[in-house]
Amino acid sequence: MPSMVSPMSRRRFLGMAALNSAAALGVTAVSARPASAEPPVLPEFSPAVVIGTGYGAAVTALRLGEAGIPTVMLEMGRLWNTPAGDGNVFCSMLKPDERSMWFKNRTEAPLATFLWLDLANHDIRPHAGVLDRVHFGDMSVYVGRGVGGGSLVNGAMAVTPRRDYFEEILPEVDADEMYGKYFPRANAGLGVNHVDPAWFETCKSYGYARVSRKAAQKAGFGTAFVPSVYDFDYLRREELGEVPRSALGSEVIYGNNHGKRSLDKTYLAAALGTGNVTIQTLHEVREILRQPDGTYTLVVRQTDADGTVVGTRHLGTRHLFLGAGSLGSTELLLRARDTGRLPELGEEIGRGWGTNGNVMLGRANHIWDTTGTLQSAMPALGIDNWSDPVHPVFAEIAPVPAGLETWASLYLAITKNPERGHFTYDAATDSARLQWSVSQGQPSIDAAKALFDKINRANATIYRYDLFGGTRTFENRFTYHPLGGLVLGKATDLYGRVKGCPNLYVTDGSLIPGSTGVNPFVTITALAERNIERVLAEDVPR
Ligand code: FAE
Repeated sequence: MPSMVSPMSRRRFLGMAALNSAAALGVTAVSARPASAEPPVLPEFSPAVVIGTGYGAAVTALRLGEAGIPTVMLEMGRLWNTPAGDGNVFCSMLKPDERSMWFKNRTEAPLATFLWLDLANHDIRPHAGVLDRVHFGDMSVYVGRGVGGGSLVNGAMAVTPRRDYFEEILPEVDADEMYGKYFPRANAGLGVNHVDPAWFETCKSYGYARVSRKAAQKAGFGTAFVPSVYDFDYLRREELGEVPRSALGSEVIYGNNHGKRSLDKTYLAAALGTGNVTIQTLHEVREILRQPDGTYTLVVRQTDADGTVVGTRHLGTRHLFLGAGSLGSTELLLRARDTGRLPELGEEIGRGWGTNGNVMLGRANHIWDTTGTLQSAMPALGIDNWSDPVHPVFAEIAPVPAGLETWASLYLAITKNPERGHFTYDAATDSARLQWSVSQGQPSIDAAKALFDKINRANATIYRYDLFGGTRTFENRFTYHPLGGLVLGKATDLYGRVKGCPNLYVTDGSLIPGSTGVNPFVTITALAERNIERVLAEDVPR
């Protein structure tokens, strides 16, 4: 009788076992090779190296591993699999501790204040926590750190972009192929699921979304359900009290202890399960050099979870894949170009960066429109006004999972902001600097305001003035969705091959030119699936 278990499920099972035993041993490297009783050491040479363990990186490693190519993944963050003293791997948003943020003295939550009080933030001990907020003057960027990258901290919204907009942003990519093959493949690999509409109408978890929907409808706007990689059946059971609470326990930006299909449970587990992939944690790639024979050498800084440098190591490879995210991959190539290590890199390195038009805002509801004390931290509904010819907006209805009634409706609006920033290399700090000004964020505010002014007018409601510091109503000084820096077809060819540097590839969000019109990880995953298929067929001898 044929086995009912798909190769990906079997690999995922093997990989999960490897991740769990690595966590139990407290090691910094994970592989699922049969002989791996001892944690694997970093080799001197590996045929393929993938930097980072986010979406693009995870897809790439799985497909390399399946093709039988020994692959090392290098991740600067921790493996998030070991319960701390409180029995949980991650801390909650209401009681953050050292696990919450990447080497900060105090948490930096997106809602700066509530009723002008700094209630969300707490002093913490600097540690290799799971969420980073990287500051660049007028813009700061949230990113995940650890095995799974952004999948550990994000809102799990798994949205395939509108085809007409995808064709607009990446016109040279074959949309038939993307929508016929790679988006479905990405959705399957990520474990995307959909909320049961009947349950949605009656549950407590999404009372806050129903209140926002009512307000949107009163102004004539439609809403759309948002697919997710959070397990909606788990959420249903959370509400029934059958399982430990995670989305209903105010867990999201500092990690979810349950319910979420983050990459360590999907693509990365399957990659490890091939037996060909090893993950080295707390290994930060600092430099990329090319040898006369065309291979690459990486200078890698190894730290402990308290930030102490415990060694500098060198790793050679023939095929190098950058999956360190828009900030990480762009910085690595800018540094390599501007320090003269890879002088062939061109002018497009660091260009075409955008915020995906992110802007956050809150509305004050009427006293009778309660949003509920129990709120799923995983959004499931958005106001879809992307067809507006002047101000397209897709606004997720976000929770305020404070555990008490707030009468606040919160939104993360994704807008079509044409402004782009760029990165420059700063030799004094050996880091990338983002060139982005406050005025470049204004189109995002204009678009969100056009939509929400109408909603407020129709409902006789007002904006919240107490959430983002001072009396500002729109927050566009941070983004969750950094995109671009190494744009497909500009810094790379149409499959992510870096121009001027054979066997060097980009696989992550830096390929997308600043905007994708919806939450970006499905687009990143699908593009990575497309690109690695071509690269394996044409570039990697087997
Ligand atoms: P990413 O996931 O950022 O992974 C990069 C990895 O590389 C990280 O683990 C880094 O630690 C590591 N790294 C960086 N530099 C180095 C180096 N030099 N050496 C070694 N390792 C390095 O890359 N998107 C959605 O689609 N839906 C959502 O609901 C959503 N919500 C979000 C909520 C929050 C709070 C945040 C922060 C993001 C959210 N996003 C969401 C965005 C999404 O997580 C993001 O677009 C992807 O994670 C980007 O994937 P990449 O593969 O580009």
